[in-house]
Amino acid sequence: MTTKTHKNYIAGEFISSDHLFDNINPIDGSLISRVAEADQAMVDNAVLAAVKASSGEWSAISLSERCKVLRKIADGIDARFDEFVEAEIADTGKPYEHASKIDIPRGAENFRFFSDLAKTVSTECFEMDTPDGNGALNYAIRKPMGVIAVIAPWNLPLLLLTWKLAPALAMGNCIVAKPSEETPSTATLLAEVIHDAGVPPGVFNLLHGFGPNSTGEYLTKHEDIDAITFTGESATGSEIMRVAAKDVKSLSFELGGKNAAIIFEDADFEAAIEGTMKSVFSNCGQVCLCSERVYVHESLFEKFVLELKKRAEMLVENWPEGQSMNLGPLISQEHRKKVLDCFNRAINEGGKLITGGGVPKFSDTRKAGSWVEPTIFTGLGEEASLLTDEVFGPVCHISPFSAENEVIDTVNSTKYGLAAAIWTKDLQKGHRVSKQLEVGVVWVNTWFLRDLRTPFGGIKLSGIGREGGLHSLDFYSELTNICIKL
Ligand code: NAD
Ligand code: 6OD
Repeated sequence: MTTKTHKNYIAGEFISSDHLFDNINPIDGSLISRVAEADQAMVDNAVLAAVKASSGEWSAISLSERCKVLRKIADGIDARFDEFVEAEIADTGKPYEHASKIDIPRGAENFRFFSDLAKTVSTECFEMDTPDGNGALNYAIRKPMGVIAVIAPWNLPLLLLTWKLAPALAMGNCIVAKPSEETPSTATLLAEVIHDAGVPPGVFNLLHGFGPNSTGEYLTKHEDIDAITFTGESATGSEIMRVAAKDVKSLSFELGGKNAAIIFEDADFEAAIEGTMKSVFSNCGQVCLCSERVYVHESLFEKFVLELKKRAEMLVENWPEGQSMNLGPLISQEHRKKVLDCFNRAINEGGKLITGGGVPKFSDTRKAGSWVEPTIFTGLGEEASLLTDEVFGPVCHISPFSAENEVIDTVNSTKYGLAAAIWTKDLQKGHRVSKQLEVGVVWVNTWFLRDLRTPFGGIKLSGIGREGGLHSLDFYSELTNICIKL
C-alpha cells in the first residue's frame, strides 16, 4: 500500500513539496503518512494568495453569505465525521470517546457558533451634542484585519484550529494556517472540506511544517501578515512576539499553564475525585487547562490521595478503538522523554511517588508507542520544578493546606495564570476564592465545561488577550469609528 502524503493547500490547489517528513502514530510508532513541508517560497505564495484574496470577493460578500459558507464547512465536517475521528485518533492516539465526543463535534460547532454570533453582534453608537445644536453621530463598523497567520498545537488539533479559523473567516479575513507538525491530518481534511464548500481560492491556505527555521518562522516573520493568532508553549509565544515586534503585528496568544485544583473540606468528595481525575488525566494530561497542582484541605488529604491513586491505577491504556481505553499515549517519543525527565527530577528533588512514574509494559506493538503511566506525587515544596514548570502529561502533585488565604497565595505564586478548579459546597466561598485567583478561567465544582460565548484565555505567561464569543470577533476585526456631523 502506498503511504498517503499530506499536501499544502495554496490558492485553491493541493501542492506537495521537495521535502517530506514522517507523521508517526504515537500508539505504536507506525508511519501514518508523509507530510509536505512548506519552504520559504511556498509560504510566500500562500501569503501572496491571501493578500490578493483579501482585496477580493471574500471581504466584499455580505456577512450572511459568508456565514452560510461557514455552516457549509460545519456540515462538511459532519458528512466526513468518521474520517475526521479516525485521522485525529491516528495522529494523537487519543481515545475514540474523546475524539468523537469532543474534538470533532467541537471542530464543527466552532463554525456554526461563530456563524450565528457574527450575524447578531452590534457595535457602539453615540449621539453627541455639538455647540451648534445639530449634534453628531458616532458609530463603529467592523472591518477585516487582512491576512491572519493561524498557528495551532497538537493536543486538540481540529478543535483549536477551528476555534481561531471560524471567527477569523466570519470577520472577512484571509488565512494562512499551520497545524502542528505532529498532527497534520485533520487540518488537511479540513482544507478539502473548505475547498468543497466553495471558499474562494486564497481565502484559506494551509501550510505544513515545523516551527524554528521552517514554515512557522517564515510565516510569522512575513511582512504581509497583519496578525498572528497562536496557541502553544509560552516559550514559543515569546519567540513569535520577538519576531512580530518588527512590524507591530497584532497578537492573540493562548499559552501554557500550571493550573491548580483546590479541594476544600466541604467539597462533595466523590464529585471532587471524579472531577480531579478528569482535570489531571484527560487527553493524557495534554490539555492546557489540566490541573498539575492539586491542593487538598488537610482534613481530607490522606483519603483523597488514596482514592485518586486507586482510580488512576484503574485507567486503561488500551488501543483507542476499544471501548475500554480511557488513557492514550503522549504525542511523541520526544515529549515522553521530557515528561519522564520531569518525573525523575521530581524524585531527585525529594518527591514521594504515589503511583506511576514510568512506562507501562506491553507485549504487543504498543511497546514502540509513547506511553507513560498515570502518575501522582506528594511531598514537594512549592519551589520544586514539578510545581513550577508545565509538564503537559498525566501527572499531578498533591499538597495539603489548612487555610483559605494560604492556599490562595500558594496557587497564585506561579508565573502562569490560565485556569483553576475549585471544589466546595459553599458557593459564597467558591466565588470569594475565584475572584482572588490570578487566572483567566475558574471552574467551581466542574472542569472544562465550555460555553463558547465566554471569555477564554490566560494572564502572566499563559497568554495575551481573550478568545471566545465577542472577544474573538473583536480580535479578528478592526473597528473604525465614523463621526458624522449633522
Ligand atoms: P509549540 O509551541 O511547540 O507548538 C505550537 C505550534 O507552534 C506548532 O504548530 C509549531 O510548529 C509552531 N511553532 C513552534 N515554534 C515556532 C516558531 N518559532 N515560530 C512559529 N511557529 C512555531 O506547542 P505544542 O507543543 O504544539 O503544544 C503544547 C503547548 O501548548 C503546551 O504548552 C500547552 O499548554 C499549550 N496550549 C495552550 C492552550 C491554551 O489555550 N492556553 C491550548 C492548547 C495548548
Ligand atoms: O475549549 C476551547 O475553546 C479551548 N480553547 C480549549 C483549550 C484547551 C487547551 O488545551
